[in-house]
Amino acid sequence: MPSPVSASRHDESAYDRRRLSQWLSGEARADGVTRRRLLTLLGATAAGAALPPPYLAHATDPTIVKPLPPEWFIRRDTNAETRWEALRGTGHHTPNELFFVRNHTATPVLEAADWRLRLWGSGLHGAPREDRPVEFGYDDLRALPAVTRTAFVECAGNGRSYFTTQQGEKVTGTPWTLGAIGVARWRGVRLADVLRKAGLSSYAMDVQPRGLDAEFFSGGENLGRVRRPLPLAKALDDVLLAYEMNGEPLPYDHGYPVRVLVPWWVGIASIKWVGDIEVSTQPLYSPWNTIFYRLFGPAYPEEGSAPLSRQVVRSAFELASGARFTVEKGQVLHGRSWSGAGAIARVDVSTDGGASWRPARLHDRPRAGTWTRWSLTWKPDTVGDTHLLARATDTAGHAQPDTAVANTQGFLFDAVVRHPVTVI
Ligand SMILES: Nc1nc2c(c(=O)[nH]1)N[C@H]1C(S)=C(S)[C@@H](COP(=O)(O)O)O[C@H]1N2
Ligand SMILES: [Mo]
Repeated sequence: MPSPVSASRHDESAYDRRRLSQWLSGEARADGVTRRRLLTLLGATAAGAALPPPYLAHATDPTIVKPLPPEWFIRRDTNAETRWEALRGTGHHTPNELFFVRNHTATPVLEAADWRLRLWGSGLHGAPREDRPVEFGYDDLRALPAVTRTAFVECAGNGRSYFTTQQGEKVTGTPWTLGAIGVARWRGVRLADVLRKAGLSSYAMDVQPRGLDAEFFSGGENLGRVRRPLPLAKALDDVLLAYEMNGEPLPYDHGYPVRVLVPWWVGIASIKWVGDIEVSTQPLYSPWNTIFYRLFGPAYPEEGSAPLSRQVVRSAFELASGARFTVEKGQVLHGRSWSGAGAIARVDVSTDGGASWRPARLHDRPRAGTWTRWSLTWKPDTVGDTHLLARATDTAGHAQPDTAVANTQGFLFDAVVRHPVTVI
């Protein structure tokens, strides 16, 4: 039993975190207290140029800055999953306040004015060393030609919990349902433009962005700051250094001041709070393309699959798990489907646990790299529990299977999800 003293201390510290996040979102006043002092209270370091990059010293609360009302989010450790029922009625783009957060440690609260992007490595002319990098400030990036694109960011482990609940398989990692995805309009500069400005050599091969968030510990081992190499071909193709999300500066939790945005690919490629980029003439490795984000298991070679890149096809209903419907009453079911390999070509829905299927009506002109909203009318004729199922097919011909191929870390669950509902 906690003593009354420690219980009240705990309440105050919980309240203090909430107060600080309200201050950050403009809902609280802090007259007479400097911004820097408040940021220090939040756990951010007031780093000067000579200090290491600013990041949170402890992977403790607040791990996420923005408010996480329980009707919008399911908290999962340092992460927050968007509830699909909260997306009902939102438009094509996920509002920033509703966007899921996947943090290995905690959101660092950085200042754009202090921020530098440091490029270094053997793949740049003159092979600048890490301590003598080519630097860009926030305003330097803002001065380059801007591009805007709509794209999803989705965790490779989205849907992971269904490996267990639908297939009886044990997997490691955050047990997401389907809410580890969001779609935003990202605005920023082409990574290709920045690499060329930094003096890209024709021998460059791999490009590795690294975050300014705290070092990540796993099983007692320090794996360093979050980083993952991209092949140069992808880096030059369609990757952005994004500074805006849905027309606003990036929110703290989504990478302020600048994040990498890698269209189509697993979310881990889109490094938030990017601080430096190594450009190498040799292939690079990090824990995030070796021990994580490959497929391991009976269907895969001992050393695992190739590093994960494109996302798979998935679908979700804009409904709570266990949603209730009135028998003999006509209603409209809404949902969204998306793919990492093309646009959505069709969506078929079953309201009787998979016995019969009807095509859904598509509401968006299907576009690649984002989701397509759809709907289907339903007049349930029997009282009781049932499952709703949605199966999407993309323009590359991939249809969601009935079963996803098992892998120990539960990545890329692409099977049709059985969504439980009750008719009363
Ligand atoms: N620096 C940094 N970048 C990161 C992460 C992180 O913890 N640190 N998480 C990655 C993972 S696993 C995912 S799924 C996405 C999530 O992006 P979001 O939090 O903006 O939704 O960010 C990626 N980029
Ligand atoms: Mo992720």
